[in-house]
Amino acid sequence: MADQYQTLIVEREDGYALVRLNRPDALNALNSQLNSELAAFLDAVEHDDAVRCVVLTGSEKAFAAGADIKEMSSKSYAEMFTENFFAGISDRIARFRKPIIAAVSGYALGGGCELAMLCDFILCSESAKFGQPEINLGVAPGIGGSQRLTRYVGKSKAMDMILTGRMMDAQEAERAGLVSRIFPNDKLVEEAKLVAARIASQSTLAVMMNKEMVDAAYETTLTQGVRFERRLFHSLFAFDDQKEGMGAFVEKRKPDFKGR
Ligand code: DAK
Repeated sequence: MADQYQTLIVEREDGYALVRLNRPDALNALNSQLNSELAAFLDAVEHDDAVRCVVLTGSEKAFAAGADIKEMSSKSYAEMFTENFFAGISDRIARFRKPIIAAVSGYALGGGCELAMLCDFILCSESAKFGQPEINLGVAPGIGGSQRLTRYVGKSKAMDMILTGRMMDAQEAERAGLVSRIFPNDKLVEEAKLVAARIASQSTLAVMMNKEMVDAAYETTLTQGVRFERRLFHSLFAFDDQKEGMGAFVEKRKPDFKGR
């Protein structure tokens, strides 16, 4: 089945999907249409066994240069409040149960940086530039940037970034723990696909539970988090995939996970 979107280009590969934000004339600025199409895509693949991981990327110049300033500049407070601007896409990504990887080249600013941080982890190319420049527009991050950036990089750097509106390059982002790995500009998408393929080859059940465990680290105390991890660990022994994974190790062969 072909995926028909105007602001996204979707490539379905073996076990995963690559989604490119596609508003080249606006440096992939996030407008309502892009937000709804991305939410619709996630709805469509949430229960599709053929898509076990998603890579979200942009162009070489921009992952996304923020929320669409032209679309929102004249909105009133009442409109922002009643439309609950951006809550939909933010909540939709946060409750997506499969891994979603951001592959960032060029600008990831404002809502673009927030979109990358909503993903499970961030891979980037040498050209990546991250920032929360909303202060320059007389506003503030609104899709979780003040909270997630602070958790990723700590208070000092988050304050520095958010109050000055400056950009952080790929090296600084890696040192600060915002991105997990940097790749050469022309290798980013290829490498991100390899990462997705590797995740897609694992037990889907184990992948989803591992994701839930790591996410719990942001939401709970250490004691509760460790208990949650132990319960999920125990429950993995209810699945055929655990028997297959451990059996394959003992028999010195590759596991063949079925997601059961
Ligand atoms: N929105 C709309 N159009 C944008 C855009 C954006 N964020 N960023 C770039 N563009 C457009 C430009 O207007 C230009 O269009 P034309 O003039 O050709 O029609 C085209 O993309 C190319 O951009 P430039 O000509 O500016 O390209 P440069 O290479 O010279 O500069 C740049 C690249 C990324 C440094 C520059 O474009 C820039 O500073 N862009 C804005 C970055 C920014 O301020 N981003 C933060 C946006 S505010 C909310 C929650 C969250 C938010 C809002 C609401 N709620 C919960 C309610 C989020 C807010 C934001 O993200």
